[in-house]
Formats: sequence, C-alpha cells, structure tokens
Amino acid sequence: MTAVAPSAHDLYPTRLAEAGEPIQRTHPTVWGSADDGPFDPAALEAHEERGFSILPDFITAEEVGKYRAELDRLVSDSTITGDERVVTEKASGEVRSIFEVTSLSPMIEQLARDPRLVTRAQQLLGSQVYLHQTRVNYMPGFKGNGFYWHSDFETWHAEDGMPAPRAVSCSIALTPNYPYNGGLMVMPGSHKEFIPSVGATPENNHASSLKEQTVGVPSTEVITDMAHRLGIDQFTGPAGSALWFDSNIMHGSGNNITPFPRSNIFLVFNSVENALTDPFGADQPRPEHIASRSFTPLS
Ligand code: 6CS
Ligand code: FE
Repeated sequence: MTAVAPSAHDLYPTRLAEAGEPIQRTHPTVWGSADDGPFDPAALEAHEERGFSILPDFITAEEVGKYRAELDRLVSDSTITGDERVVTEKASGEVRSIFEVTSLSPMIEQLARDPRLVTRAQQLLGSQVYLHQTRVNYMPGFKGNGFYWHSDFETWHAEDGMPAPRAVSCSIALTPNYPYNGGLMVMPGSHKEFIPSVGATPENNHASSLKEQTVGVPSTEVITDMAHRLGIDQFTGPAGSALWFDSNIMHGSGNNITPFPRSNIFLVFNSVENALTDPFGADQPRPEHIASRSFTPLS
C-alpha cells in the first residue's frame, strides 16, 4: 500500500512516508484508582511512571505445573499442525507461539477470566475489559529467537485499528526467567512516548511479523536515544511471576542460546471503551485470531 498520510483525527500517526517526531502520549496509563481493585496507590503510581509491574508468585507452583503440562499438550497436538493460530520459527519450524489459545484450551480460557487477572486489568484500564489477543509463547533452549525492539500499540494501532493505548498485557512465566535465557527487556517510562514508524505496511504483513518483526519498529537512532535516557530493565524471576505491561512500552528480547527454555502465557486486555476500528496504517485488518473483534466484557 502507499504510506499513510497523518490524519487530523489520528493522535498516533505511524507507518509514515518520512520519519516523524516522537509524540508525547496524551492518554493516561492507569485509568482507575486504588478503590477499583487490588493494586494499591503506590503500585498504581509506579505502574503509571514505569509502564510495567512485576508480581512475583502471581500463580502457584501447582498451577505452573498444570499450565506447563497444557502447553506440552498443545504443542504436541497434531490436529493443529498447520493451523493459522500456530506460528512457527522461520529457521527451525518449531512452534513459537499459539494464538487465540483460549479457543484451544478451556484451562487457559478459564485463566483469562480469573478474577486475579480481570480485576487488575479493569483497575489499570478503568473500565470493563475484553481480550484483544491471547497466546502462549515457546522459546526453546539453544535456538529460541527473540523480537527486535517495538511497541505493541504501534502494531495494534496501525494494523488492528486500536484507537488509543488503553490496553495492558499480562505475561505469566511458566519457566524461570534468567537474565540470560531471552527474557523480555523493557525501557522504563518509554510508554509515554509514541514513536511513529517509517514505511508502509506490506500486504499480509502478519504472515511474517509474528516470526520476526521488521515493519513498525523504531530506528536504531531512536532506540539509542531512548536507551540512554531511560535505561533498560529486564523481567527476571521464577516461574509463576507475572509481568503487567502497558501496550506502548518499548520492549524486545534477545535470542536464547542457553539450554533453559522460556515459555509463558500472554493475555492482552483492552478497554471496552477502546474497541477496534479500521486500521490506522494498513489496508486490511488482521485476522480475528490475532486481533479479536468480539468486544464482550469479561465478567
Ligand atoms: O503483532 C502483534 O500483535 C505483536 N507481535 C509483534 C511481533 N509485535 C507487535 C505485537 O507485540
Ligand atoms: Fe511485543
């Protein structure tokens, strides 16, 4: 497609013909208050400032065992080989992610509705919430591949039509996250700046972007400047920890050449007041299994 011209109604123009200046975020990160849920005032303030929160012991050791067995079951289920929900590694062909995993696993469907998750998502987003995207990620030892620096919201805005950064992701670790096995790196505070990307979205971009994202990522100059200003933190911790992070935070991961695999359950909650529209920077919206268009609130 031709590059998108910035539109007057679009607060977060991206996939542009030429580089644009970073845009200061006008929307809040935390929309609710301490009275609305389990995060206390200090936790909410920290989340607003840094753009992420780490909750150790978010699920029990017993649950970790149960979900790990479920991930093993899913990855060895031959009936879903070749299914569009299954994303494989470019080089090895191994399963990398399974999208819309709630449709394949009643156990994970139930987890997504668990009050421990829903009440926190509702509190952060200050409204009822629904599931925008769900998936499980497998990062095998030795040959796990990371993701280059990106903001999720940049893609969700451009390709899915998410109007504002009023979504939050919860990543639940099912294996230990060490500093050396491909753990997620985040730039604290980066969620307050929207970095417009350069270049039009190719047709069917999602066919490759979920293996390796090359479109919608910031320039190395921008990454350099942000990293020097904000620093880089890493999500480490035992299995059972949860990372809650804002949709617009700059994050990425390295490859995993250690023998220690890394897997997680990844659930994205969006505010029902931020339902998807037409994409802001692509000709066609991505399929439903990547970006849900059923906006029914979780109760
Ligand atoms: O496409 C998505 O929805 C997610 N995946 C990638 C590689 N980047 C944006 C977002 O995190
Ligand atoms: Fe991401």
